Amino acid sequence: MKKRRRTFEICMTGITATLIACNGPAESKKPNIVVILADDMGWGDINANGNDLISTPVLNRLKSESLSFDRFYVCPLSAPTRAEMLTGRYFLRTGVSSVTRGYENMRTDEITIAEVLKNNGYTTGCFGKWHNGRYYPQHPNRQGFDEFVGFPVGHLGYYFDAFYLHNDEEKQSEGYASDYFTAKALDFIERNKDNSFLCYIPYNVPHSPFQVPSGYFEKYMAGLDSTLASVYGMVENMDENIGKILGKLDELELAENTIVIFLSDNGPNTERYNGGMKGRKGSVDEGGVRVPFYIKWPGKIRAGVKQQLAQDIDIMPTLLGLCGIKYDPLKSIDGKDLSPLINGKGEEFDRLIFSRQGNQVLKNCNSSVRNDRYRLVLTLRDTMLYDLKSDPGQKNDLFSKGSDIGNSLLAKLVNHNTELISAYEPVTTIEAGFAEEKSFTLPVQDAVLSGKIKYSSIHPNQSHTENWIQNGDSISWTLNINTSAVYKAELQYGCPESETGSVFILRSGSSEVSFIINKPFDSQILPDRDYVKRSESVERTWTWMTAGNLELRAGSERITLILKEKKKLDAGLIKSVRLTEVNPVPVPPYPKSQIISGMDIDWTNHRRHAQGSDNFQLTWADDDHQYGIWGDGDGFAATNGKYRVSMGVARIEEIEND
Ligand SMILES: [Ca+2]
Repeated sequence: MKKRRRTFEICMTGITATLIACNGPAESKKPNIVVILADDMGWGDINANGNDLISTPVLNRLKSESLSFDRFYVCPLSAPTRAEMLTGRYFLRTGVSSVTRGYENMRTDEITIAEVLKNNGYTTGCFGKWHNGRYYPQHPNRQGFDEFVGFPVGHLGYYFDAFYLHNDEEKQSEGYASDYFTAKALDFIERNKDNSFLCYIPYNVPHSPFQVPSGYFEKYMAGLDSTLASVYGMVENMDENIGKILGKLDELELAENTIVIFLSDNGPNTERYNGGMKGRKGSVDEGGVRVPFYIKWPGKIRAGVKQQLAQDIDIMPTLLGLCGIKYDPLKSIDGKDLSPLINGKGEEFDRLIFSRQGNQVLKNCNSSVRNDRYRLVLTLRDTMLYDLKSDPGQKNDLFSKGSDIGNSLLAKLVNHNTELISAYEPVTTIEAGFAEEKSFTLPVQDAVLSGKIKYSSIHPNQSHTENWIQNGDSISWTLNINTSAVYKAELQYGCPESETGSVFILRSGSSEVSFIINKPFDSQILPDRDYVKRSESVERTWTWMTAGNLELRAGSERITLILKEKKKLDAGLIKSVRLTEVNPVPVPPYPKSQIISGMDIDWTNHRRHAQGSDNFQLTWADDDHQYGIWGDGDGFAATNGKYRVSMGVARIEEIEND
């Protein structure tokens, strides 16, 4: 029997690294990439697009210095657009079908542009709104971003001094959201000025709730209503912040080697000027999906306007094309590489741009398709066809008049929808309890509520629960736990002194803990800074208490929080449960490794040693496995060639017998 040992390969870049086709080392310094994404800003919210009400000097200048794709399309809603932009694939293929309750989650094995760039030597950062999954595998750090400062869900409840994730840790910020994200992006650019970097800045404006520093609002209150004044104030503040980003690139003399892209994620969130187009956010009509798109690369991309139809799925292949990065996708890319066209070497071409509503039951979703001239819109009740050349406002439906083009577009749209829907697999289950994960938080918006317990708003994203008034009522989360472990459970809550003393049970499949809310915390609604009455939940102050230890077992788990015995009228307000692994075992940074501690090794009998890496001192093999000691030297002790492993041993690779 012949034994062959596989290549001894240490892969340090995380779970997905092994899935990415490697394309060799980066050549001389590749261009930096800055992608700036607005949230709910329409095509018409830029002064240079014919809006005399708003002041956007930076975007005006960026437009004049950029190549604009005048007919650029995204999805009608946020999470779908982000997934399409990051992967180059239609959103249903990525696991995303909507915007809340896990339907915004993008599969962790989707390969994002950040992962490809990282694999080609780039440093990658994301500063702002993620909205493609909040749990461990879907977090930006596991989707190719070295750094993340921002929030994972669809909107913030409060835009000042907000709590954000800094990678996996929650920290409180200072100041206004857009200013904070900008400061973090500037810092990232400064620190990485000598590397090639991807800096993705998905601002969360002018998304509601409508909060903006007062000066920006007041400027627009002369003559405009408070909604419009808020929206335009938020956009003007963002415009200034974009100016800081562009200024930093100039200051560091990076502008010449940096590709800057600006776009928005869907149409405008209110009725306002949008160039006369029909539809707004959420609509598959022109106004819901057409957004500004500017791409700037001084000396490399000639400024001007292209009429070529283009789409969010083109961004990844186009950027890789512009950077000269060869990429052999493991999953089909739907977008087109527009870099030849941008470089003046390609011809414009007609194509079909498909749009889906993305917030309904799949079969109920409105959808549309357009080519160079026509848009066909399909709803549950109607099919409509518009000639956008003669009727850009979509006022005259031509479908009922019968035409070959209408039937042909309808057939293509139905085929497209059928293909995507039949292959769609959601990734809504909460994935948690990974060995590398220190703790995870289960917000109540991802739970199922029973009895009289209610959410604080119809919008789940940042809601809390209230009305804990009936014994036996509960909330529960269904999870898939990756690794069995014991967790310290903590409750995020508010409860006035007069109501303390209620008894709760927190239960998993194999254990439960009983606890009492004894410590009062008078949860306060944060000061009202809304310029428009909000539909989202109010934001409050919260505190934490330890509930006790809970065992979670690998596989399907259910965690249930039950009100066992209320003390008086109402047991409190509950926001989330946090689970932190108790005394986690140190885990080697290799995907296939295991802990096998407490082992004696007679060094004199082993063939290999001293691999020369700082955190990899010793390796050896037996008949079945190849091993290594992981650690910085503290984890083992040696005398005369005998080693006692006390800290941890990583199994690296199995040996193949063939
Ligand atoms: Ca949006």
